[in-house]
Amino acid sequence: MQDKNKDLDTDRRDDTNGRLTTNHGIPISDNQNSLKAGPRGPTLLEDFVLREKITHFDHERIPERAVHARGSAAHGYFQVYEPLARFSKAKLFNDPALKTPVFVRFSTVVGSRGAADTARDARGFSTKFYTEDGIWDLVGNNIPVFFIQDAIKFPDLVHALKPEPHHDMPQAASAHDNFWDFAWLTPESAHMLMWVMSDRALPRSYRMMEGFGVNTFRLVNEAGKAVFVKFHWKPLLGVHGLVWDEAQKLAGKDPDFHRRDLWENIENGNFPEWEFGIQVIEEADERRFDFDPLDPTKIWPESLVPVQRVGKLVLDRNVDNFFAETEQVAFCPTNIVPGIDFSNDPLLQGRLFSYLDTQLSRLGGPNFHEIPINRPTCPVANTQRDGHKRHTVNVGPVNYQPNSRGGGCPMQSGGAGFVTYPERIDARKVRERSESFSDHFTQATLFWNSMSAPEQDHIVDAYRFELGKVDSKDIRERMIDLLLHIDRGLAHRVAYSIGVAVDGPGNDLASARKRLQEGWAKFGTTGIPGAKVAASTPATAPELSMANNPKDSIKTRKIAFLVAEGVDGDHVDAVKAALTKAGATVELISIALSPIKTAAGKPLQPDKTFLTMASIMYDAVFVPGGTNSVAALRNEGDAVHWINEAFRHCKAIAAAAEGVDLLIASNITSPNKDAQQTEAAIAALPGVVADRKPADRKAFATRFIAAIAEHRHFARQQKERVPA
Ligand code: HDE
Repeated sequence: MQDKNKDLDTDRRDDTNGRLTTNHGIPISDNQNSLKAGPRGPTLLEDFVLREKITHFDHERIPERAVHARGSAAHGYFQVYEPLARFSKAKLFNDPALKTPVFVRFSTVVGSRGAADTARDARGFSTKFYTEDGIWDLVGNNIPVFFIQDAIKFPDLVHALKPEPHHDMPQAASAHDNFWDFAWLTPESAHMLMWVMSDRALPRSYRMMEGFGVNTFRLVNEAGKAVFVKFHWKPLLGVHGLVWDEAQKLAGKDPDFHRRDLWENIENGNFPEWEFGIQVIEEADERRFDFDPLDPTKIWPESLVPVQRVGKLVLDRNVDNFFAETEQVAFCPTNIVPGIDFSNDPLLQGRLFSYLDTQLSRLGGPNFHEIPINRPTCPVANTQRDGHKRHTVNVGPVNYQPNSRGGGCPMQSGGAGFVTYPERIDARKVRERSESFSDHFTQATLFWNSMSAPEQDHIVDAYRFELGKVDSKDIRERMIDLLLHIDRGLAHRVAYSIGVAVDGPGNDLASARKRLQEGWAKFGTTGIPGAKVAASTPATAPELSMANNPKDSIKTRKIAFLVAEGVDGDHVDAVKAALTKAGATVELISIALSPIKTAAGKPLQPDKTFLTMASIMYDAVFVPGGTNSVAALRNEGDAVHWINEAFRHCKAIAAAAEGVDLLIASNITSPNKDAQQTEAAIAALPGVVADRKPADRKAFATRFIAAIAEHRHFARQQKERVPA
């Protein structure tokens, strides 16, 4: 692997043997007091140490990204399984022994740099590959489609999504009038809206989300033959989500939830991995499907175009300096290497302009490629010179090309360089949308139909929440008209909750369509959808449902053990050993951080307390036995609340021996006059492993592990009853 770190090292200039200096290397005698005329006198302008320090501080901030401002990143490598020569000549795709260094930045889209990680939002998934042929940036999202089909609509989309300009609210949220007004007037967003309202927009972890290149690209082989391609990242830990109540609470209690999760897991050696997938459509098949392969609001259903898993991505090193690396990294979809090329996807075409342009003002000039994190690992030579913050010291007199004075160097490579795929284009110049982009609803319906029942419930709840925050009744009504085009049941379930009538005259699909079309025409929506129903689209696409992920592992899951003085130490040890062996992390939560004693008198060190942690920060909870411990926990409101919250969020809950009494003290089932019946009712709840006399500890742990592996037990969504 080429060592990207070595490259960074040249800029780590803090090797003064511990001596504090100014930026110009002058040793500083006193960094606590400014230079004054007498100890109580005025500060002197002459104090260059003070002025340099304050001036630098005053300019520490750079403009945050207009979108994707909040992000977290890590280093790693990419490796292909088998040569992909039949599709692409790109070197990184053709040598299975080659580990190409990568830098991956995950992000939310809407919030500011300081916003919470768990907002309902799409997530960015950007990968910078440092290849021997230069940088390739694959700047993708965790959702495979986008809101709009044409780049010219992007500034409006982002303005509508961001806080409203008059009062700058709400932060990191789409639940406001501007966004939904834009949404109903932009019917091409119908499909993406379904994804954003689904659990995909609430990832459990960056490590547990898919990545998609979204736009269609080309792969080009040595013979110059091209195919259309979509890029995928498939996480080996599966795709998992949070629930909305949990995500909102995390935004307050741990706004760094995803950042922390990524950082801690890489520090602990749990290196996240994704498989790299490609979907390929031959040029000859460009018009074979009833979606247009160039339309970024469409997926290519895997039953029609399978994903071939051809390589893997591993993230194995955290950044050393957040600003230098995560903040200053500059992704540009224009960074592409021989063997990969663009398509005419109109969204991609606009992106090819935007990113380079944005870096100029964000990073202060045209030399941002010299910032260590952006530097290619291969040599760079051209006749570009000067500009703000130029680092390279180009030597010699030759700064033009062609030249003879420099022996003609640097010399262009002809066919060995990047050669654009010579697509034939013979067309009129028009401002038009292709008719083949006009079916906005078939795939939105496909998404809805592919969801499990709990996933559908969550989508309904998300629309109720988002539209419930919209003040304008007109906008709410038009959104229901739009939802009627996706699924009548969905529209009905949302409508009641947001005070919109859908029964009775005037609420049939035709009337809804007429109202929308009048609105679209009045307010200037272009690309009005055709009525075409895509005939060959499958009825469902299993790959869209997160419920279809394998549920056979608890690797890297975080499990809380609720413990207090007198806890049964054998329970703690046995269950902890089983969970850690299965790859999970266990933390002991107690009333204070002071050491406690087990029932057998052995000292036990709690990891965290009820004050600093909450159920929302863990994947599951275990209450070990111990008469005194459980009695203390029953008196601790936060411990009782922990059980209710874990239950409400459908997480695995286990309790052994007296630990069952904490479950009885919670609200997870109605207390019965007959204690035995209450206990039996608790033990019968899905995802709850409660055993008064766990004779076989191993079997108990095995049941708990199976319950955690399920991730969530949506069968018990009983939110009305359990407070959380
Ligand atoms: Fe971006 N996008 N985008 N975008 N985007 C930016 O570039 C833009 C789009 C995506 O971690 C900006 O450096 C336009 C689709 C990610 O640093 C900006 C259009 C997808 C990131 C920009 C799109 C993305 C960005 C802001 C419509 C999914 C974060 C700061 C034509 C494939 C990269 C910056 C990082 C960032 C423009 C649409 C993903 C303004 C004009 C579709 C992951 O240049």
